Amino acid sequence: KTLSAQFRIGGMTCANCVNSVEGILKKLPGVKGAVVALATSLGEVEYFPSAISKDEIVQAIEDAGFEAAFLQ
Ligand code: 9UX
Repeated sequence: KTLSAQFRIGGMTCANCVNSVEGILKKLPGVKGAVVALATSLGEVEYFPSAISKDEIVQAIEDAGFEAAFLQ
């Protein structure tokens, strides 16, 4: 069973950033899908909570040089 969660992301300044963040997320074990919007600085990730935590998702984004925080 998957959950979806929205996050706010900082540090994205061009469309390539969007592609890298989405690519990083989609490659994480436990992440089923991810979309990120440059205009709103918001993203949504669908993940298996049995396989990956929000903290691990945030860490992966920050390791790539961006900032991330889940909305709730
Ligand atoms: Mo665009 Mo993002 O040149 O880190 S890829 S700024």
